[in-house]
Amino acid sequence: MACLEEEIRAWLERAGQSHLLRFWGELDPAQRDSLLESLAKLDAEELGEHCRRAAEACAREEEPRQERQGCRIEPVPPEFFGSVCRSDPRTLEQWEEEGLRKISQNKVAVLLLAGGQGTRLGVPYPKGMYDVGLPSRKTLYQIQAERIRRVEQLAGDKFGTRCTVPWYIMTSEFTLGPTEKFFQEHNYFNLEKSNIIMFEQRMLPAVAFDGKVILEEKGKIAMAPDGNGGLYRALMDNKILEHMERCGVQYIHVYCVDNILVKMADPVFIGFCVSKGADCGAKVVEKAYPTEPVGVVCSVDGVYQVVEYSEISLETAQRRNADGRLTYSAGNICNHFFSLDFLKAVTEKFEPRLKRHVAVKKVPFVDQEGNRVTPLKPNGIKLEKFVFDVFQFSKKFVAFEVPREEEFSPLKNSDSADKDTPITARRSLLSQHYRWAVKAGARFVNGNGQRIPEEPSLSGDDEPPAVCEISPLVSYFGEGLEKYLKAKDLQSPFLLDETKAEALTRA
Ligand code: UD2
Repeated sequence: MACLEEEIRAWLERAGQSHLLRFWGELDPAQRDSLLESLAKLDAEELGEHCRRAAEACAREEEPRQERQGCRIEPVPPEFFGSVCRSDPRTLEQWEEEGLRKISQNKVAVLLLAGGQGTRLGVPYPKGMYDVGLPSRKTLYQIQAERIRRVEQLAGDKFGTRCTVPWYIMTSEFTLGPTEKFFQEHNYFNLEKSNIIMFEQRMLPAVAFDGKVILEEKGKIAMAPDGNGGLYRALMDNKILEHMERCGVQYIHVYCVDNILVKMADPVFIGFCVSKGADCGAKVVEKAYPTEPVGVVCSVDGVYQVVEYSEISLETAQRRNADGRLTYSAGNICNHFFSLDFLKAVTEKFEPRLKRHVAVKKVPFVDQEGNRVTPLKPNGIKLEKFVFDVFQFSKKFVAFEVPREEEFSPLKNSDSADKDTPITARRSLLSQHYRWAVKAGARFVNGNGQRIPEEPSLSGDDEPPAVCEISPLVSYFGEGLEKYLKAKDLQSPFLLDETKAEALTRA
């Protein structure tokens, strides 16, 4: 250990980071070992480069935003833009069939980005373990797992195969342990354990404005995951693309953990992207209001990309067309399509070119005297890569617009906020299931058997008049419900799970 200590001391000095051992004399042996262990994981040269970039990026950040992006932005042209609402039912069916075909041939995988810290939601465990208070008390992970099972079944039934959609889950140091434990405790939600592949993304130190790494405690460096674009390094580190190749996977649906309406391996989206010969695609919804915290899919200087909500100027975000619609309305919902070949090209060639985005954050630290300080103002820089920054390398990029009330309701904040909370997520899902049930011919009654008046045009923001939750194991996207629900009087709250579905078929 003494030897390692000397070695680390020497390179920290060279990198101008000796302050990280300032409290060495006060640490007990376990704390010393743990600090040395985390320092040993850092590469001296990379660290120096990282700190230099952070300080530089921070200086650039002070320039007005408009100068960097401004008028070079253009919307995605119609020929690269598909839309559920503007396509006829026959075309949608064809895309869906194509997607299901690829799934039935074991060519589709889903990949969950679950390495984030979920700071805005403020729970000490991974977001996927969150229960938004549905009647079934299912967590986000369980809902996603069940949608995978159902879409496998739909594809298998349609094409007479038995098929698998492997579930790759990118975690970080914060989320790997608890996520693994949660899956074990829930018996992998009845999925085959070997088809759930968890892997870890890298962490990077948080840096102060002067380019010095921040000490969070006397013996601990402040570290954060390297952003959801850390995916590409993590794919390489963990040989995930090789695994996909061995399994015959050709198309990957990448998504973020917190959207309660996410359509896992969405056959329509997959089918659309495959039919267009795309190597890369993004699902979007029409932005609800100019400052909505979603990135905008657009082209900047002729190159497709997402301009993140934190990086677009207000003026650009507010621009409107003659018809009153926002000019930059293609809101990114962090649902992406990639071909395996594209991911290979990214990891082999382009990854080092990914931009490092600056996030200026409040990072707790220990001061010179060793007192722990929770800063009131931002004091540190985290550098993050973004998953969508690879769009620029695509040979054929497409965007696909889906209806918000059917596909996007993210859980970002705690219930004290008014948007993207457990309440809004629960409401979006329950109104969707209410709409499905009504469309399938169900009628709702209250505890006294009185009919609850119908609201067929309910939006995702409205509280449904009756509570109805449908298990993804029974229906993936509202399909096949007539045989259980047509002309049935259902008492609210109503939970349609597999057992209930069977009973209703017999009734
Ligand atoms: C993301 C999108 C934004 C918009 C919004 C919609 C990015 C960079 N931004 O913003 O454009 O679409 O979602 O909901 O995609 N994650 C990791 N590792 C990390 C950081 C995050 O895996 O180091 C995961 C995180 O667990 C989550 C996803 O990436 O599943 C999105 O992260 P977020 O919630 O921080 O992103 P947000 O809402 O700022």
